[in-house]
Amino acid sequence: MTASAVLLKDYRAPAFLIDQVELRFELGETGTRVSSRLQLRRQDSAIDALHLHGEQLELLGLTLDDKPLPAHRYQVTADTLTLFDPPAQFTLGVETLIHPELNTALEGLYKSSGNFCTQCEPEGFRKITYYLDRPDVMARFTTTVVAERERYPMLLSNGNPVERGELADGRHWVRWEDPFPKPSYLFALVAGDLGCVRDQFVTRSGRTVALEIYTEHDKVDQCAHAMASLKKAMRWDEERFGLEYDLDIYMIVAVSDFNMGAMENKGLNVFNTKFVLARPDTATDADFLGIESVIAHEYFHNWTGNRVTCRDWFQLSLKEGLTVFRDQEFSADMNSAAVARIDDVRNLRALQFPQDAGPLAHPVRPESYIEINNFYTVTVYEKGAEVVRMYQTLLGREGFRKGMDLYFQRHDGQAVTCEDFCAAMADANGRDLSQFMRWYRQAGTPTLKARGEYDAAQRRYTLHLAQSCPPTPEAADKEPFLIPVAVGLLDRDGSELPLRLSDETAATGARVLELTQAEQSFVFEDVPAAPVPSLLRGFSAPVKLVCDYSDEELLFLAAHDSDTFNRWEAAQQLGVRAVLQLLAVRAEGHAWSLPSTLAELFARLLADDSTDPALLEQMLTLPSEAYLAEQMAVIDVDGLFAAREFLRKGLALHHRAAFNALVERLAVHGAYSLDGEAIGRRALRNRCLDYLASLESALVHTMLSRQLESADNMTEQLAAITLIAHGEHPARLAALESFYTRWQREALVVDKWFTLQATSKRADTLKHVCTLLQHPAFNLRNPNKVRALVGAFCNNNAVRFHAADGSGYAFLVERIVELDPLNPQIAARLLGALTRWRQYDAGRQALMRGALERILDLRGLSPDVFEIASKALAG
Ligand code: B3K
Ligand code: ZN
Repeated sequence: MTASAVLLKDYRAPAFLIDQVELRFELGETGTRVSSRLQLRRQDSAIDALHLHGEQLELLGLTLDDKPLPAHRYQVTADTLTLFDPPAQFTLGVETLIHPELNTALEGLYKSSGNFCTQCEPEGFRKITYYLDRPDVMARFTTTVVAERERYPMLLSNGNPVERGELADGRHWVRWEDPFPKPSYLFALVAGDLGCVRDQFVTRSGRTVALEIYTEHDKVDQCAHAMASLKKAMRWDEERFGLEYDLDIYMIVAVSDFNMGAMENKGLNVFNTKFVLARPDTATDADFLGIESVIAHEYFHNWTGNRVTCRDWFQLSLKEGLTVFRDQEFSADMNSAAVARIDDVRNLRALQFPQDAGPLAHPVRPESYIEINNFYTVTVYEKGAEVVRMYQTLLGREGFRKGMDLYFQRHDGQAVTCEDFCAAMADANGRDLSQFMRWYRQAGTPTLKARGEYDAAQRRYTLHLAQSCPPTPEAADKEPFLIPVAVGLLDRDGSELPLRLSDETAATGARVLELTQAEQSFVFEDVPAAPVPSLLRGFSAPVKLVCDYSDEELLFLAAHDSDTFNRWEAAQQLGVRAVLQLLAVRAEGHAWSLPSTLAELFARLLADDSTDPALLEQMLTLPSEAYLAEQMAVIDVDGLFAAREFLRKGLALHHRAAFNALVERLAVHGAYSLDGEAIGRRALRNRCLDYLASLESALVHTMLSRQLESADNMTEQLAAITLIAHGEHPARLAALESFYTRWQREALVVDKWFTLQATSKRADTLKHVCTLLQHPAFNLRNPNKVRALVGAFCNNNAVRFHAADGSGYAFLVERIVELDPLNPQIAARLLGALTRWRQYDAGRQALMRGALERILDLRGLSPDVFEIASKALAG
């Protein structure tokens, strides 16, 4: 495999622009004809050839200003069409034949459950027709879709429908016009026999927008929550950012074969069914929240991504980091803000911190890639969102809004860079943010060390802060970041002390310190007694905070901090300490016992009836194995699992009565409701059951069976079946079977059924997963199924995937061998599970390296998989 890298520094403005595109699709069962007419205009007179992108296309015809083009005027290769000496302005006519019916990569035009749909971002449009398939070429599109009326009654594309008609041969057509210039990656087409749910939204300026959600006919009763979420998102964006929708119609189509979550095509979003369909009996509370956030995310892209887009794919975080931040703020406003923030950080720490510390670490704005699809990463998205959040933390909500307003004022209709965004924020607020740009250029998670010093005689508290950042593949030495550190000081009874730095005259409450140097000290005056500092409140920067709190101080913060994030964080840190302490004790040959501080923390939490149940649930959840693994120089896979299980069981035994009482008290009676209170109660109750289930008592087994039978909602049903399947419940096999029988017609529930089996820690799980590969409901061509079974096993079952005999790794290699020829994007994603091989012991390292080498030896490897495997081995 030879693959070449694309570099940010090689960016050149396009030599030609396209003003207008007219597309005509004749959709067929054995091939689709695509005709396009492009109005082109030369930008750079020094360039004497036009290079269009195109892959897997059969060229049927080519005209220039309506005259057939002689063979010597152009050249076709596997990925380009070159026109020699084109005029300064001309119309190019291109006819191609493509095969959506054979497209298993799910990029470009393809079929899902018999319907046609598209996925063009980032470079799928070139698999539809020859084009300047780059985001800085923005054109007005008119699209005519022609297809058999019977099979494809719905014909959809971007913009507004302007004309429709019938053909004599049983086909019909619809013409769509999108008045907004857009890059080709936002193009979309859908044709099929679909049910539709309709509603409308009146914008704040009084325009009525038609809202339509399309799905398979028997699923239209599962679209209500998505529709309600869309309307909330539209209102929120008007209120928070003054942004209004701009077309007369907004359509969402749910398809079951989709490489990722959803896609923000202009006026015609295409969604994975997972992020549209929900009914209380089929979807969990987490699913409902996930739908609300993804629906909002794609809607928000209409401004951050579509109206203002990216100059090139290196700027991906310009739209993704910003839009994730926007959807996070939306979810925080719609639900428990404290829990939303904790979830964001949990996710960042479990997925992004490891990436930032491994061989695939890259800056929020990467400088090189082989396959851009590999760069839709947690770093670009989630760390990118943290970077955007830091602007808001530094500038305040109002200052951030001013920056956003200026950004749209300057760049509406343009394709821009991360510098442009930073400049808008800086200029709108009269600030110099040049140092802040380092967050885009330097990879790696900085460490922030904090040390406090109290001088009783001077009534003075000094906070010493120091930052450092580990080397990453792109750079060994890092320049200091501008780190916003939100702090408060608590006195001994838990109240906030007024804060006055030595150069200030008046005191304020909690505030944001700006750390700009490698080391800096902040001196607070008039501090009456030694305080407990609450640092990095709300997780004000994506860093690892190191501070030598005593166990008592952490217990104190967990109980008293007014910053809910830091209450949770204090509890997490006690959990981390407990696990690491057990591992240390065992290394010294001693037996384990339940750490008293953790027992004390749980006693307090279980007796706390004033805290929001959703927050309590978070505080009662032990740190994930992924986060714990990050704290170890060499990951002790089995030790971590054993220690965590020991704590789970130890806490359950120690606090059995309290857990039981809570389960009783929290039972939700009456009809299912999705309000925050009910969600919190279900979550906390299920968490208590999770502890109790570790005891494997007959009593708990009965409780679980009862919950599985009687629950009217998937949140409780799934919690019960998972605990039954993962433990020693006598009816576990029967329960699994009847769960499948009951839900076999709901593909998304069947996905849950695969996942709960793949994540079982039982010794025979891999064998069982291999059997499930043959199950009639499993399908390697369907990404949701692959993620549910193979992805869940490799990423969410560390003890079994990292089995010391290498069986988990061999299993993954076999799946990559099968998948790469079908769908390289999904294959490359799965490979992520092997990239952090350096973190493991010598035996596992050798096995993981061997697996990566076996993959690199394969013939005809995709650039997607090649890039991940080769970088993983090199790093
Ligand atoms: N922009 C799309 C992601 C496209 C991924 C292509 N591999 C969805 C989103 O982030 O909203
Ligand atoms: Zn996005």
